[in-house]
Amino acid sequence: MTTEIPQPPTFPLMGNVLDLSPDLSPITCVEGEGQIHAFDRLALQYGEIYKLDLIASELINCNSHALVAELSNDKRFRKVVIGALAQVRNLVGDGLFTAHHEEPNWATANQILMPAFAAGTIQGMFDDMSDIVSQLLLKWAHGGPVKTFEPTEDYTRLAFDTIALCAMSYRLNSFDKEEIPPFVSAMSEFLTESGMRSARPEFLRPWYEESNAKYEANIKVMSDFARKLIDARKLNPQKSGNKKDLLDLMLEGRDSKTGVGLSDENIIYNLLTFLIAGHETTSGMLSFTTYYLLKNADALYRLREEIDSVCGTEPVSLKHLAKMPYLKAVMRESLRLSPTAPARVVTPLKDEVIGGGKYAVQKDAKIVVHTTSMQRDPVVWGEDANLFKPERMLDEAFAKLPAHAWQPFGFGLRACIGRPFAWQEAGLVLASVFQKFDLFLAEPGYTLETKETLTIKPRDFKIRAALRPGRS
Ligand code: MNH
Repeated sequence: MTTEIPQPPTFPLMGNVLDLSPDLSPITCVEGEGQIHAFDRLALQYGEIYKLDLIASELINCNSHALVAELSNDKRFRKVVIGALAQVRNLVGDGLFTAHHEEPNWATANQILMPAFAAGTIQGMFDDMSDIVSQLLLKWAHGGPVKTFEPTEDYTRLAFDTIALCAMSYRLNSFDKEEIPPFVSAMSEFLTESGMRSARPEFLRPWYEESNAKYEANIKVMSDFARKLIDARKLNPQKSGNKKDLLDLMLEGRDSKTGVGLSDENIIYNLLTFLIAGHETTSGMLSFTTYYLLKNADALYRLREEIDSVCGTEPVSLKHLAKMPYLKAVMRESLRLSPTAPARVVTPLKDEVIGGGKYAVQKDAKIVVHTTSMQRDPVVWGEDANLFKPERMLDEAFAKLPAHAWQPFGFGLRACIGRPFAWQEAGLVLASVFQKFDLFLAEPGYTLETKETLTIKPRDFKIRAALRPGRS
């Protein structure tokens, strides 16, 4: 016997739309908070599963590890692109991240790009990554111990500059100026608006004339930028020297089975995809990790000991990173509590029953995996699930976790292709920052609040950075 999936009370004509609309709801949402807060609240209220009627579609929301483990099966469920991600297609079409399951360009791009994102290839990008990290370190050192920084802003500069340099040998030089470069602000406005558009009922869209015009203008800024880059590279293929970057690989690559290459249009989509996927999530992850370390003195102390004994005062290298198990555990634990891409959506290939025979879900139903709630499931993590405890992520303990308990990079066929890239970059940044600086909360009483674009980041998180004795 299956049971009905719980649902919050609905309103006439609007169903549950108001439960999720940050700019419409007088009821559940505070303006500017974003949808994720609403989902977190609903999870606390309704538990492992509930559904929402959003007029045009119904969303089934899953929060427990048991349900997510069952949904993590490419034979029974596959990714669907809806909501904010469907809006992001307005910029990046059938690029890797936003391609629908059956779109042929996904398989071609996946074939061509998998080797480019293999750990060995990513190691070849280490020097370029270090180049950008040194710009961050210099900025904080020059600020001196009294200047206040928003790490989220500087980590965004860093992640954006890093992916632009590694993917297409382009220097955005975000650290040169106080203002955010126009391309970067176009991107962040576009992502925020994509989220807002998906939260509004579609019939209201024409009313948002100004936002729509800005949205289209931002899309044009970014597409033109990518097109210029490709044209320039075709005119001057040697520009990136002997080392091939991701753009070279996409221009030259052929699918080994079909011999097919990527169209210019699809290369633009994928370049912009890397810029989106490659900066938001990594910047958020670095920010959350910095926050958790500043709030957990014991963990920071232990990490510091590891950095000092492995790296001393030498510049952080690949060899060092391979010898820092506690750093790895810190990064894992931060991504457990605050996975920066907090949701993914799947659909059953046929009518299914999930939850040990409890809940019927129909073919084509939209099922949301809420990674944050799932990764705090007390059944897996115990009563202290909400606490930051890197010890539970050291290799030996990590290997004993139930399958799918930790899933910040998604699952299966459509899991994150950039994981080795993000991991190497984040390790390098965190080791370098805590090797050099004592960081302090600018407002000692600050506790974590978040903001949401496509991904989540800390809000109003400010620090000061003092060089440690003997460091320069
Ligand atoms: Mn990434 C897919 C999280 C860094 C490029 N990424 C995903 C998914 C998650 C995710 C979750 C699956 C989404 C879904 O099922 O709808 N990604 C992260 C996190 C970080 C991250 C938490 C950093 C921390 N990602 C990166 C970086 C890049 C990148 C860096 C590129 C340079 N990610 C992608 C691409 C996909 C993806 C491309 C889509 C893969 C596919 O569907 O084929």
